[in-house]
Amino acid sequence: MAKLFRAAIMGPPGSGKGTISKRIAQSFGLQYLSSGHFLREGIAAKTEAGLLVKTYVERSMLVPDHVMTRLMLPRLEQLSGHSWLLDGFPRTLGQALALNNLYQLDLVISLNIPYETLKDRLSDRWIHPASGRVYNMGFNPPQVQGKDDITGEPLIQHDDDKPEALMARLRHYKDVAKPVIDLYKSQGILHSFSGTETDRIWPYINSLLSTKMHTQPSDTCQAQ
Ligand code: G5P
Repeated sequence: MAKLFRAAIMGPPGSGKGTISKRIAQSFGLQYLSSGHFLREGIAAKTEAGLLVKTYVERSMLVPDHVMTRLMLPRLEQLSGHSWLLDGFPRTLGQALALNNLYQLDLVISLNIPYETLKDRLSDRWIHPASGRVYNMGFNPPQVQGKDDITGEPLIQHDDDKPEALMARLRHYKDVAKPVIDLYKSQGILHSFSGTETDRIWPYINSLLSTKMHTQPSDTCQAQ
């Protein structure tokens, strides 16, 4: 049986994790699990877990580690036998160590995007709250201004994407991510990418994954 490939993508809010993850999942056939999307799904469906995490997510505060690992690790168990990509998990050293106890990652992508770029992107970001679909008025606008492409429902903007809240979020991200980045660096699996445009970073990530997955072939399941 082909060896499974397990990867994670890290980066501050607005760095393009979601955008790049979707491209990786489509191009390389990895199962793709976004912690943010998973949490928002639970919130929209008003599940027990959704109610538990609602206040944190709505304020862009980190969900406590014990809750996050209790939610994410069983999801990964369901993906046993598949290659996968995690977007937004692990985010803290506690989460990384809990994951490490169960799975050895093959590769971690870290996105370094300048603050000014993040600020511009997020202040231009609109969301369909029920599904979590994300639009950017410059980069990927909806077909009809202010409306979700699938449902036609109105799009909203998060208070946390406004510049004053954003600075605090980014500072917090840096502090929390540093030990995680150090851990993956020490394991020799961290690959960092810097730039202001996803389309310019993507070819490098694409080429890295082509090399890594060529030497370590994965299964060919469909992206979610
Ligand atoms: P999420 O969902 O993980 P964030 O805040 O880390 O949320 P976010 O904001 O979704 O991440 P992203 O995925 O890094 O950003 O970026 P994206 O959505 O692809 O791109 C951002 C915007 O820029 C989009 O509008 C996109 O179209 C646009 N864009 C991308 N590339 C370009 C470009 O080149 N040019 C331009 N102009 N635009 C571009 O987590 C949400 C919450 O869930 C909880 C927390 O509360 C978190 O706040 N949570 C966790 N809590 C604890 N532990 C965890 N592991 C948690 N995971 C989630």
